[in-house]
Amino acid sequence: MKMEFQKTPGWLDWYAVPSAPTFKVPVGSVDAHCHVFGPGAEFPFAPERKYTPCDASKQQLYALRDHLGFARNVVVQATCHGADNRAMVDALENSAGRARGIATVRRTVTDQELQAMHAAGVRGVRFNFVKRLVDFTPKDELMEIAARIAPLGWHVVIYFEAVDLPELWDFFTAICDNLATTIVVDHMGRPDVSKPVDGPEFELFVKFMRDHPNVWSKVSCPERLSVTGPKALHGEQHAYRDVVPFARRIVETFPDRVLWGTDWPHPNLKDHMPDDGLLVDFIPHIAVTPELQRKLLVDNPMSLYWPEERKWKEEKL
Ligand code: 0GY
Repeated sequence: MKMEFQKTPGWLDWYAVPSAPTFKVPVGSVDAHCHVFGPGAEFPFAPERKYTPCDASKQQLYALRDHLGFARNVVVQATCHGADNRAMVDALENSAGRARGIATVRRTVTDQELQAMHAAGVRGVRFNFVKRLVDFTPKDELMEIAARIAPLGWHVVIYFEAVDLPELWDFFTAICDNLATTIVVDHMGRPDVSKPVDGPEFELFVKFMRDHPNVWSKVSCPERLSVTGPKALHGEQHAYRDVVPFARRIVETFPDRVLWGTDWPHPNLKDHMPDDGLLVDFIPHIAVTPELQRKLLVDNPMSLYWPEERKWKEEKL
């Protein structure tokens, strides 16, 4: 029997008619943070989920990829699917090699399951420290899983909010010092952009990256972080302008360790649903030169997710 799901009350569906971006992304660009949701009838949402989304299928994701001018995707397991990675893996298997994945696994995962996910294109595991989304992974479980995925060449993705970084500092520092793998932070550790870009809260995140050369950051989700919102005011003002100093600082300080993604289909937004075309038009405000844009959208994600493909490097020479 197919399962019927009721969306979380007030759920905002993804925007079906995104504009064509004015900014043309470089050839071979990667949308390095996006999700699929179900469809619920085919890939049921997890019983332990904290929200029930609208469906967002692989076909719809890949149509958006083409519309925005991207070549590849990194599909990140969303918490509404728990540790059931089937929808994400199915998306990878139907991408003609143009998608990699980030899984959520428990310590009960078998080596065969890890191998099968690797064959499908999974290249990392995500641990979520955002309290409204999941119950925390115990720290010993994280270290155990991280040790098991390292031989596969996978990396670790962590998602947390800026207010929680001081409390998580010792643990994250221990992870970064003990793991040879790359650690990717989602959405710049979710800074409060109403605070100063050079204030103590964001400085701590910059220090985290500076102290640990294996830490990367996604400079994604202006729509989640912005207080000024999507409206362009006048003249030179543009959407999500209050996020620019934060993302630009990370891009310019760590140009070889940044990634960008749409975050489509944008789970849990309460205020507005972004036009993904506008999100792409935000990129040149945070990566202001063609070189920075190429690193952010092509070189960095290719080296992390498709390191075996040398062609993209050769094309550059
Ligand atoms: C994001 C952000 C969120 C949700 C998830 O896996 C998820 O459910 O990551 C959020 O609610 O902030 O990156 O998709």
